[in-house]
Amino acid sequence: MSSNTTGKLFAVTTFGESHGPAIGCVIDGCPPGIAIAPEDFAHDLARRATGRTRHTSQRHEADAVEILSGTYEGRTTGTPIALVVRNTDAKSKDYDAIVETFRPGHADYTYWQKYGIRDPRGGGRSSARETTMRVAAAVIAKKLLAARGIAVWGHLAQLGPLVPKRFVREAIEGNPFFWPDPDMVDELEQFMDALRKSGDSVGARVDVVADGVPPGLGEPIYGKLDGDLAAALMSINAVKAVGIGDGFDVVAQRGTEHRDEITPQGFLSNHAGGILGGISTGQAVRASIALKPTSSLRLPARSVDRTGAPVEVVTKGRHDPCVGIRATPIAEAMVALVLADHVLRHRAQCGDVGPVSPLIPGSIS
Ligand code: EPS
Repeated sequence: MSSNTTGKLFAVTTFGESHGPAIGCVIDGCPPGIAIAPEDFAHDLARRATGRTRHTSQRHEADAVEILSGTYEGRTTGTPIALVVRNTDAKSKDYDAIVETFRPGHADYTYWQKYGIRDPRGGGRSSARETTMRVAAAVIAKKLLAARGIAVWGHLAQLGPLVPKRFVREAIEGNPFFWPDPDMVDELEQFMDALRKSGDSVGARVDVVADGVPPGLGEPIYGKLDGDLAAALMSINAVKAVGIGDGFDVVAQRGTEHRDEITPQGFLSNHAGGILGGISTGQAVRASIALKPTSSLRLPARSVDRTGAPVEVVTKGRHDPCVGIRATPIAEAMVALVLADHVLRHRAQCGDVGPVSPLIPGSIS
């Protein structure tokens, strides 16, 4: 299977470059009968999009999804679903100055080393623009999951040095950062304004939770649910670490603290992140990602050109001072795609998980 495809049974292939005519995806293996309309994509695509607040890239794209195939009278037919989003606000001139050079921290150098040719406009295929189609595909995956009582949601858990002091779930969608502490939003705005003025960038952490995941999803050994989640989350641009459950915090824990004790009433804790032995326990699945600071900076840095000669690189254009701000819907999307794939894989081997909507024919509950 090509590396542009994720998933075995709910298989999503994305295509397109940031400054090409369009980006798109093909979803193969989606069950029939799921209601889907072009406007269903708008909410999640707007949550991910650039240009919606001053804290993200000022590229303004409508991100309107066209459904080219795979539906009839507003429902999936079981045939490949092709989705396309036109690129309408690419400013390729911004990239003229770096055609011959490799921006530090970017894929420019490795793409050139591997292929000997690259599309420098907007980072081409390596651009975060590609994540638009992951979020679009996951809108359908989220519907498949919702029919089975599974809901995926996320939030920013750290922005540079800032961590939430309290957690209010209802606050997350009420600010441009997906931040769970409503008292800190002003502080975040000021932090980001100062950062943008300085020309520098910061990293971030995003946490994702899947509620309602039944026990049994995931397969030994190379199809572990946490293994597939880690690969999917690591495939997001700028991600440098993935944690499941307590993640890197397990290093300092004792076994007596970490093991989640089980009683007739259920588990007493969830350090494992809802996965044991690669198979879901029935608790909430918890994952987190660490995103590096954006590498596209107007502050000069040393690099080399294609001939190996030293150059000074300055990145012009419209860049995110913190890519993590837009990463919450992307991380949710990857978790949803993996869970949808594993629901179908579990259904193929062991039977469906419930409750199942009658909208999805052929299902066993
Ligand atoms: C990106 C650089 C910028 C961002 C882009 C991701 O591209 P451009 O210079 O063309 O504006 O705007 O993000 C998107 C276009 C998007 O939809 O997410 C990068 O280097 O990854």
